[in-house]
Amino acid sequence: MARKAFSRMAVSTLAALSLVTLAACGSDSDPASTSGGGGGGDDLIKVGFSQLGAESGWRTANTESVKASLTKENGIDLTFVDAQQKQENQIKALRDFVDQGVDVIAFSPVIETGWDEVLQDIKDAEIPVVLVDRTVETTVEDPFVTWIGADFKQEGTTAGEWVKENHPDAKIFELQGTMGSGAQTDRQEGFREVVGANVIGEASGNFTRAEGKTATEAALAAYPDMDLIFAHNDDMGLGAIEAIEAAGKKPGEDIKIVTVDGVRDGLQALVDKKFNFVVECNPVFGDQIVDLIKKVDAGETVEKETIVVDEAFDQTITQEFVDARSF
Ligand code: GZL
Repeated sequence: MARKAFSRMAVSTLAALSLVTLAACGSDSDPASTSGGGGGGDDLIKVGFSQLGAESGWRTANTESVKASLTKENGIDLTFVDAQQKQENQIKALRDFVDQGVDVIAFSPVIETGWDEVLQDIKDAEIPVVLVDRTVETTVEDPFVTWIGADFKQEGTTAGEWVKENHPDAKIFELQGTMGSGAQTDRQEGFREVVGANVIGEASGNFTRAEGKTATEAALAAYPDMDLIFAHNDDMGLGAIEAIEAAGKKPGEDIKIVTVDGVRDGLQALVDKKFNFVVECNPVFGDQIVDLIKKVDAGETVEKETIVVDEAFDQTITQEFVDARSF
């Protein structure tokens, strides 16, 4: 079974987000589908992009970066479809892209498995795939030309090392992302290799603020002695803050919170001392996606993986730093 294998090739991510006016959208009756307008010139690269959803601040920033970069000015005729976190919607979008005869397909798979049939159909149609952000597990040989995203396992390891260093006796509750997604499985693996013995409970918040709040409400009742939450993304951590405060406890003090993403709302919680440590997962790499698409379309050789470089932040960050962030 082909499984992602990361050769660490850090590529610094310039967070330059070019402001371009998007062409009128809506080539499709599906409201979730937007296009760079029909009839792209024949010198444009027709790209079908299946985004998994709009579940988090990270995803919103990633979509903004993709749409700001995959433009006609940059030589791309983009059809963008939001799957609302449903795999069946992504599979339908991918099949539609094949029927439309796009030049390149890019997508961020909501979970790792369940793609064999559609990936084989795309391969049979000889359409190259640029995998974005999330990863896949598939039996299809050479299912994609290249993948660009974060080293999720390292993100989990970085979070675990901070906990081990600063709260070695913590009783940890783990708020997991979408079950079966590469981000969830790998962040969990990296984190637990370091502090797995401290994890007393777990539940999925599906990477959303609302579900993170609900899961934390249940955890507070089930594990009254928990004193640290590791949330696989900021949004679930922000939901946890709401639940902790509703229970009359202080987030960041009575219950420490460690998260991944580093979007503005998450770093604001860090400045406000409600989060304790945030591992960044930079969503702004649309410019690198365009570069890969152009090379793939031209038949040039590209690296199998491109790792988007992350940082990590503690409570020493300032309000000015947060205000200056591009996402
Ligand atoms: C990570 C990305 C994850 C984010 C979440 O690259 O796939 O999905 O961490 C998002 O915020 O939902």
